[in-house]
Amino acid sequence: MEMPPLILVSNRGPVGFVDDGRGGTTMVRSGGGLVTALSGLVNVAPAVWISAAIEDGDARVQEESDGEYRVPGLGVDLRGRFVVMGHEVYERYYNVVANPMLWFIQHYLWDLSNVPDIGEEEYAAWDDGYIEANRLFADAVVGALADHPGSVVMLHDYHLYTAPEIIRERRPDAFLHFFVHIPWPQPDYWRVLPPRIRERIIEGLLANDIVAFHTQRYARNFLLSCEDLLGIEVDYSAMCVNYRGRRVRVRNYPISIDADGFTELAASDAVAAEEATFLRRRRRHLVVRVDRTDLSKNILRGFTAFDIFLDRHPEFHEEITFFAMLQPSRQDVPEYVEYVERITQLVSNINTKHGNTDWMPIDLRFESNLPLAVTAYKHFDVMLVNSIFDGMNLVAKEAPLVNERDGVLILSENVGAYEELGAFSLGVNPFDVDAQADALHHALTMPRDERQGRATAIKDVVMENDIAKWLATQVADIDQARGEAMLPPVTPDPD
Ligand code: GDG
Repeated sequence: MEMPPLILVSNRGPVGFVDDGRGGTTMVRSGGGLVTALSGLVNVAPAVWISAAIEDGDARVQEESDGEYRVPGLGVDLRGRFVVMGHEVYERYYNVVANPMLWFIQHYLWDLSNVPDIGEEEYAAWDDGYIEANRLFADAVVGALADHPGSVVMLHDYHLYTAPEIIRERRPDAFLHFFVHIPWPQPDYWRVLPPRIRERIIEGLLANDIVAFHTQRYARNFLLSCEDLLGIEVDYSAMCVNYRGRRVRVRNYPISIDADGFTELAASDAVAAEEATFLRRRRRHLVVRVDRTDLSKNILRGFTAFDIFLDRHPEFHEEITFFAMLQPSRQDVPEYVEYVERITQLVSNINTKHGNTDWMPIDLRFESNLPLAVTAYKHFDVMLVNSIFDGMNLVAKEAPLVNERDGVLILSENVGAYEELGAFSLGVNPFDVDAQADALHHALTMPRDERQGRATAIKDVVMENDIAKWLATQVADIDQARGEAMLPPVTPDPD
C-alpha cells in the first residue's frame, strides 16, 4: 500500500528553535513520546508537521520561511509549519483549558465539591483561547492541504478537539483522522463542562472520518457520550456514528513502543554507564516506579502502600529499596507544585519511620534521565504502575520488555495497557492501598517459574503489538475508509 502524503498536527512539534544569542536560532529536537511514535510514519511518507510556536525562535523561523520550514535529519521529507499565536491566546488555550481543564476531566481528577468554577475567566479562556487557537491550527491545515493536495490529515490529542469542524467546513473533501492519547471518560463526567463547551468538543471530533483511542473502553465511552450528550444515534456493533451525512468511525489502536529500538537502548553505552553505580547500591529486592509528577500517576498512594507493606513485613526491612524516579512536570501549575511537596514530605516521613542510618527505604529522585530510568527497568523485581487513570502508560510496556530479572508488573486496572497486559500482571485498584501493599508482597514472594511465565508473556505481547503495528493498522483503516468514501452512494434496490 502506498502511503499518501501526511499532514500531522499536534501542539508540540518534532523540533523547536531557540535563539542562539547571536541573532540566529538553533534547532532542538523535542523529546516526548509523540515524536518517537510518529517517526515511523514520517520515515515512509512525505509529511508536513503543524505545531504551535512554543520556543522563542519558532515564530521567527515561521516568518522567515516560505510557509514551511525544513526539518533536516528527520523523516524522508519532513517540513514544519508553526502556528503563531499571541501569548494571551496560548496561555488561555494551553494553561487554562487544555491543561488543566480537559486533562483533569479526562483523568477524573477534579475534586468536584471544590473545583472547578466555570466563570467569566474560563469562558474567556474557551472562546478567546481554545477556540481561537484551534481556528489558527485549522487555518494552517487548510493552507497545507492547498499546498499538498490529497494529503491525509492526522490530528493528535486534546489540545485540538475543535479544529476538525473548522477544517471540515472549509474542506469537506479532506480526510481527517484524530488520535486521542488520553482516556475518554464516561459521559456524565463531561457534564462538569457547560453544554455549549462539551457539545462543541464532541461535534468537533465528529467532523473527523476516524476518531481513534487507545482502548475499547475509551472508544465505547466516546460513543456513549455522543448518545447521551448530543442525543445522536450510534452503532455499537459497527463502532461508528452517522453524523451530518458522513460516517465517523470510532476505533481503538493501543499505542506501543519501538520494541527493537528500545532493546538497543537498553544495551547502549549510555545505559551501561549508569548501571555500574546503580547495581553497586542495589539491595536484595528492588521496587521501581518511573513517572512524570502528574496527579494522574497516583504517586502518593504508591508510597502509602509501600509504608503499609513495610509495617506488615518487617522481614523485608533493610533488604529492599523502592527506587522512584520522577520527572518534574507542569511546575507552572500550582496543583503540581503542591503535589511535588506532598510527595517529598510523605517520602521523608516513611524513610524516617522505617529507615535507619544504613538503610533508606525509598530512593526518591526528581530528575529526567532516560538512561537511568532504563537501567531501573532492566533490574526491577517489581514495577509499580498504579495510575488513577492513564491513557496507555508506555512505562508498563518498556520496563518489562527489557527487564532481566523476570520482574513482576503491578498494574492499575485503569491504565490503557491493562487491556493487553492485565492477564499477566498483578492487577490493582489504584485507590486500594491495602491491595497494593498485598500485591507488593505477592510479587516479591512469587515463585520463580510463575514470574518467568508472566514476564515472558508480557514481553511477547509487547513485541507482537509494537509501534509498527499501531501505525500499520491505522494506515490500513485509513486506506479502507478513503476507498469507501470514493465509492458511489448505494442506490436502494427498487424491490
Ligand atoms: C501520555 C499519556 C500515553 C521516563 N523517564 C524519562 C523518560 N521516560 C519516558 C518513559 C516513557 C515516557 O517517558 C512516558 O510515557 P507514558 O506513556 O508512561 O506517560 P505520559 O508522559 O503521561 O504520556 C499516556 C502516552 O501519552 C502515549 O500516548 O501512554 O497514557 O498520559 O516512554 O520511558 N523520558 C525522558 N527522561 C526521563 O527521565 N526523556
